[in-house]
Amino acid sequence: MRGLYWNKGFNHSKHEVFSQLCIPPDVPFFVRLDGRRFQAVSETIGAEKPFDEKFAKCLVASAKAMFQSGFSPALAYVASDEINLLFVYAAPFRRRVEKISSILAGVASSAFSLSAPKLFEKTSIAAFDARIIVSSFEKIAEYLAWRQGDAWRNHNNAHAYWLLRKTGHNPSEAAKMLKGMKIKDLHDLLFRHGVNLAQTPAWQRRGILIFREPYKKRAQNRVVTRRRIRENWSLPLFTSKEGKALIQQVLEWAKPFAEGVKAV
Ligand SMILES: Nc1nc2c(ncn2[C@@H]2O[C@H](COP(=O)(O)OP(=O)(O)OP(=O)(O)O)[C@@H](O)[C@H]2O)c(=O)[nH]1
Ligand SMILES: [Mg+2]
Repeated sequence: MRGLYWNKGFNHSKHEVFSQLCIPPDVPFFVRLDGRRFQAVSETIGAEKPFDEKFAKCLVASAKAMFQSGFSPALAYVASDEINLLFVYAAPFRRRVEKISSILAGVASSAFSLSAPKLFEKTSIAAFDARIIVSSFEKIAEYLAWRQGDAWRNHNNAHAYWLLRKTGHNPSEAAKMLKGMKIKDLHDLLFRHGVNLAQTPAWQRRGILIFREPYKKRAQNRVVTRRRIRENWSLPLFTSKEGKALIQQVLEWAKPFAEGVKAV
């Protein structure tokens, strides 16, 4: 029996088969963190349906915790219960996949769990999963547009689902009705009940962007550049000219610090 569990010649560290798995050097990559069973989490803490600004603030606090925990994402894009972190110029843990996904998921989970009780009466243990998406300079805007498109579809479905629930349909009826509904019918249904899907708050439709912006500061007898964390809750479409320019600008700001430039 003992021999099965304790073999002196057995090198356990050689069996850490994934520990050296790395993202290739120099390629930009995204880490997408998604809240585990956040439908249940949102109910436990009493978040408003379908969207709650306080809930979004907890997600934003979790995204900001990445910048504040010594990681340097070029940007973070938050929508619903997901946080997309882009790494371009600096990547943590020598790009080791296990380290990156486990620690970043851990930071997001603890930051959300600590933020929720500040804004809601009830607490819940939150957990995020993490996946890595290897990207390229050309694909960054495309990836963000894809996530934003997903946020828009989820936004429409969530508004329609909760309208059907409020008008007396049970969960399975509401889900079934939604499945068979054309996008135009969905818009019309909500419009008849006073919800214009094109005029809900922008953060619900388009998500929230978090990034570092440079600013000038006088230090003793010279002017230095510092960077501070900013939140944009009124995003344009990432496919629009304005959206592409915003991404370009944020990527420019994320370039490695020149002398005298410091993150705050
Ligand atoms: N009430 C409320 N719920 C929200 C809000 N934002 C996100 N959610 C919930 O988060 C869920 C996110 O979708 P999913 O990630 O597919 O669902 P999940 O329950 O987290 O399931 P898994 O990710 O598969 O574990 C939504 O379905 C909502 O239930 C919000 O502002 N208010
Ligand atoms: Mg989820």
